[in-house]
Amino acid sequence: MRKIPVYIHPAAGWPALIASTRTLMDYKAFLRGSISVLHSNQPKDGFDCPGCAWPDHKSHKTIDVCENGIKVIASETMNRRADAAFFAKNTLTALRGWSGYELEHSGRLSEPLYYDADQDRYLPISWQVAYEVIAEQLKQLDSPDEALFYTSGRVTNEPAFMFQLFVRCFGTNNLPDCSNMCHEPTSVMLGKQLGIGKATVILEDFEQAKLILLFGQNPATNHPRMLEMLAHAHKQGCRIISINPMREQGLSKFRNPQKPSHMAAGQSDEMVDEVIQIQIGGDAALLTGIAKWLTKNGKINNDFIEQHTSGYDELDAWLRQQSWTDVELGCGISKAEIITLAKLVADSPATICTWGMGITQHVQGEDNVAMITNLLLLMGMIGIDGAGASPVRGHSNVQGDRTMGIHERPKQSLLDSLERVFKQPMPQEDGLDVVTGAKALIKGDIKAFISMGGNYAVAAPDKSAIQTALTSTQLNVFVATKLNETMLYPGKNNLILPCIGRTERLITVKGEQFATIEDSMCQVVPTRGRLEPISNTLKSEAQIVADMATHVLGADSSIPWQAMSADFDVVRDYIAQAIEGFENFNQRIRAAERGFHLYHSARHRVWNTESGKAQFEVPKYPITYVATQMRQTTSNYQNNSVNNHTLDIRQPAEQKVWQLTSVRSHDQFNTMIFGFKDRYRQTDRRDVLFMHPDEMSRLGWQKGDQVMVSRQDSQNARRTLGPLILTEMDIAANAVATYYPECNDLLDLDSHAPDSKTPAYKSVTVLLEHLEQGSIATAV
Ligand SMILES: Nc1nc2c(c(=O)[nH]1)N[C@H]1C(S)=C(S)[C@@H](COP(=O)(O)OP(=O)(O)OC[C@H]3O[C@@H](n4cnc5c(=O)[nH]c(N)nc54)[C@H](O)[C@@H]3O)O[C@H]1N2
Ligand SMILES: Nc1nc2c(c(=O)[nH]1)N[C@H]1C(S)=C(S)[C@@H](COP(=O)(O)OP(=O)(O)OC[C@H]3O[C@@H](n4cnc5c(=O)[nH]c(N)nc54)[C@H](O)[C@@H]3O)O[C@H]1N2
Ligand SMILES: [Mo]
Repeated sequence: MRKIPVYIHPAAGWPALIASTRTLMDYKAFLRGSISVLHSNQPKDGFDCPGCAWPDHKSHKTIDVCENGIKVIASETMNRRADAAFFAKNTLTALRGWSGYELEHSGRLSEPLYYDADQDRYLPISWQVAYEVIAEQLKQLDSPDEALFYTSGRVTNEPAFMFQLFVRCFGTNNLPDCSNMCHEPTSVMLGKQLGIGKATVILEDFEQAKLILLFGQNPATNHPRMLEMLAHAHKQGCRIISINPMREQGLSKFRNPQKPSHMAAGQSDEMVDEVIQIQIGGDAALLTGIAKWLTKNGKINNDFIEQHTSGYDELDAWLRQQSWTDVELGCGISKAEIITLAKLVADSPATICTWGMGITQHVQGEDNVAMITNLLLLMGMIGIDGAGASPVRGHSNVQGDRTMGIHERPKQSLLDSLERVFKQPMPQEDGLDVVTGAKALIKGDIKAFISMGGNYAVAAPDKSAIQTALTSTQLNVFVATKLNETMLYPGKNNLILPCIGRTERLITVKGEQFATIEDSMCQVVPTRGRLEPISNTLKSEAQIVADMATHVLGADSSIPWQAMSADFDVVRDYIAQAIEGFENFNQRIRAAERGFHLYHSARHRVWNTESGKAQFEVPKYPITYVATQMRQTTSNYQNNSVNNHTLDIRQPAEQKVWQLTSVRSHDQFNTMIFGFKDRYRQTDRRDVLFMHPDEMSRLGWQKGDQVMVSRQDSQNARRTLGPLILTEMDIAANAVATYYPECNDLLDLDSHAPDSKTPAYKSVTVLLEHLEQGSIATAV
């Protein structure tokens, strides 16, 4: 086996701090940004970091921030402005040639803008006229369902609550959200199985866990503050196993930036004991193997199963039907290795399963989550200390936005309580999610697109089709802090409404306001910006929602929109009445420094499910789903007489059919591209295709060579991506990886998990074509 150059330094530590300080410099945000960093995740007078949703560590007295957070803060606190002068210089046609990186660096949006088609430019517009345009266009729709209201998970609780209320009073549940592309399979399945679609663990559980199974997650890049917890757990003797097609280098060693002595002494902590290099899309198969062995050998918690669960017999019957051959074929891991893992699970008195996008973003995303929950239930690992389900959310308030009612399929209880509190009828029909919304847009059924943050067209599959569709609407409105590509495809009326960011002070006629967020572990915490807003023309998201509501719904709306936007206590009083778990919200958020934990029924072994018990679920798809897809593609490929080798999933012959997955670097936050480096994966470009060097040798290819990636989409059209530069990576055979979002036009909207509709971003069957030998260097 050829040796792969590995990143030998501990994750986080000095390189991370140097990299992030450089980011502050690059953004010319050093002063504003540095002041902000000191206030990040500080309970009393700071703001919740606008980066990821990992909870604050309670023990921190000094700064609690990471490389990731610093970069996100630098992006928001930059001094440069994308203002009228900027748009006077750049037409939309010109801006469409800019990369995500260039758009991100163009500056903060600092005044309301409308698109002028004659000049092909964004020009300034007054807030008043902008609202009048919105009201006029929305009122002209034949039905409220012709409008789509997207939310990205940066928005704090108070404006999120107001936004969903406005949208429902307007008359639709068309509230797609970035969760639809993210942890929706988690929310759907945990909801079904445990009665609540959220993590059952709290931070303290990580201190008591004896085994942590980390499925499809890359915290070194995406949740760096989680590393501290993992390193700590590991030090206490907890075994940590990463189940991932990639050996993510950032997970092997960790240097703690919160401990200056640690940094100075060059110390580092080990974290992951082992990496199970699973086939892409193989998690349900692996978990099936583990569950098979545990049930067959009587290693399960019968008392818990008897007392607390339903559906065990169906699961057991299904497990018996699954052959070890299929298990091995489905995950690419040998039976012997799976049994070793099963024994670890059997011997652990406290197991946490933690997971990310490697689990959810597949056609079998819901099956993967179901099998993780099944495993926890088989072992009785819910409702005890040091154990449980730990889905790790992405955006800092993506979980809170859902709790606040941003949901295209609201629970009846939410609609009923909104009607009770606000004495208004609420729409009863389910609305559109990201995928069905995009399809409706493309079909021409959506006439107005309003987004509360985010970069819808670029984050979703089928980017070009969505962008084209956006040019045929009557109205597009973007409430945002930064310019991005979705804003470059204007509808007939097209508005950018710039808002105050999380780091900025919010002062209203009622004085300074703080907002709240809910982290990945159900902790509701206050957040208070400290900086002067980049421009005094900006409005808060709450104010923008209130103004839109006032203009659209008119004077007869009995809801005090303006009072809410001026005084967040008023919003919180309504939230307390309308949203379960938020009783006495204003009092409780002030009572403790770091807010409060929302009641989580499953932690107390109370099961709010249909059966009243925790529910075992049998997967919908065959555990060989991905392997079968590859076989089918291979045989189509063979029929085209290009290749006549057969596919063996573990020991591939010279096939050129691959599973492509998409990943993130530490120089991006989703579609916001801060830079081109990925220290851990040792590249300084983003147009790369990661492949195992053994696989390159097998094909006679070399690192630095150029390849084209292609696939037949659901309409049998050929989609291509590339040329990409081959880059060495310790990644499973049959698997290749590239960066999101550049690959999103390769994907279509038909490939998604069945119920949650989360796109299969992590498993795309592709063909690779070798273009030319080259020696393009990608190493840092
Ligand atoms: N720096 C930075 N931080 C971020 C973000 C960012 O873009 N940049 N985004 C934020 C958001 S919104 C989110 S949702 C989170 C995402 O955080 P993560 O969940 O960590 O997301 P990804 O990097 O997309 O993918 C995670 C891992 O899944 C693995 N994987 C791919 N396919 C499979 C598979 O079939 N099985 C298994 N077991 N693993 C697989 C990949 O190799 C990768 O290591 O991060 C948040 N934090
Ligand atoms: N191929 C592939 N595609 C994916 C994924 C993947 O792993 N692979 N991951 C998916 C996931 S997990 C997610 S969450 C989505 C992300 O999808 P989105 O959440 O839609 O995308 P972001 O890039 O986070 O949005 C960035 C934009 O948000 C705006 N913004 C930033 N801060 C604020 C603020 O405070 N207020 C307001 N109003 N606007 C603000 C800025 O204009 C910025 O350009 O992408 C999904 N797409
Ligand atoms: Mo996400």
